[in-house]
Amino acid sequence: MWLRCPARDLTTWAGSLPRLLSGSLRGVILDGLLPPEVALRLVGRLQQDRTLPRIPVGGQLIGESLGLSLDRAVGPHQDDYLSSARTLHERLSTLTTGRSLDTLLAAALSMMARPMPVSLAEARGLPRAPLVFRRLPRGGCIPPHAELEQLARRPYDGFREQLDDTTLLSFFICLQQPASGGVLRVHELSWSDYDRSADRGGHSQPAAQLRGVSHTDRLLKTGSLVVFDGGRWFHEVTPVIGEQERWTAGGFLARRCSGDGVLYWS
Ligand SMILES: O=C(O)CCC(=O)C(=O)O
Repeated sequence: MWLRCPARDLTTWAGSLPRLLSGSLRGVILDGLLPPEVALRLVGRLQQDRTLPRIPVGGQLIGESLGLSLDRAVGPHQDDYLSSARTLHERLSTLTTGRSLDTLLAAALSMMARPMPVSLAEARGLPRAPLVFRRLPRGGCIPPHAELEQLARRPYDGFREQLDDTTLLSFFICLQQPASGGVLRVHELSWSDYDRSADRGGHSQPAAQLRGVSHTDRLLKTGSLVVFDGGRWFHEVTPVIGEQERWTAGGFLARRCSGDGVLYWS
């Protein structure tokens, strides 16, 4: 089950995050968290930005993140995670006039998590990145995956112990929708039903197991925030069609393993 409502209907979505963690809710979409004109102005600034590291999505895939996410802090980027997080924090404070995007996000996540407290995760006493920006131009996509697969990877050494491994929730704010494609597709294949013997190099290969499995497409709007159970459920972003780039800003959430609150990071 998904919950979708205008962001201004606080009473409808406040306190919905514990239901996402328990699995009784699959996703929450808050439309209009960010006014579309604010989101599009932000995209204009990001397109010109030369301060944030640009990290290719990897393999043969088209697209990049602005800011280094924890999962991509491997190979040549292995030691860059915290310095990229610092640059991102500095840049977030200047990207918008008035309330910064991370302040708005923190307020929405806190409201959603009630009565649980939400905190930005830290590493060595320093704040992790709250989000990264993701740019998918024409042909760009994110192939099917489930976020729980991240936990076993090396960048999570020293961090995974803080997290309850029941699920990792995905969140992102849509900053610009493409003219067509770039759809969030959620498959009816769960991480627990997936046969991991297909994995290669620590990455899931669900294509064969997804054959014949149904899916639901979630059509999002510029300015919407989506928080969904991307940890337990395979999902993807379909290829972007047309010249208009798809831009999102997102990261992950999990319950602390101590049970007393929720952490988020990117
Ligand atoms: O559209 C995005 O920014 C990412 C979609 C996704 O795979 C996720 O949020 O887990």
